[in-house]
Amino acid sequence: MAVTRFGVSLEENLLKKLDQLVTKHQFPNRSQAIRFLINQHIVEDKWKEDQDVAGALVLIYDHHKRDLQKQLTGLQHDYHCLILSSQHVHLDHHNCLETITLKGKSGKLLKLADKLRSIKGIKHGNLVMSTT
Ligand code: NI
Repeated sequence: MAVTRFGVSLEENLLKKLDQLVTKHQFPNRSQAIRFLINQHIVEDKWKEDQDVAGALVLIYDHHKRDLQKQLTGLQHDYHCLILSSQHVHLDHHNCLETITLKGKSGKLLKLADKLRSIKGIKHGNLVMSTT
């Protein structure tokens, strides 16, 4: 892809903050940091504006909890149109980690993530919001 160079005017303290970001997050240079920040903002807007997005929901739960797995599977069947895949990992004797990959309108995905996360017995749930 063609790259265009352009000048950016920044107050000195803001430039200092940009350089701190570059160092802290190990960006190779300022351009890469700015690229990341622009894309981050675009993705956030898409999630706010009910656009087509993709993401992953990570759930931690104890598989001994009564009815939990039944509910979890039932919900995933109800919303199969929004779910691309799910992966189940047995973390230890009690705990499972499930990664559910989602794609669709952000409003629907946020609602589904809330439903899945609020199943009784889910210990932790985190939604990674990305884009298609
Ligand atoms: Ni398991």
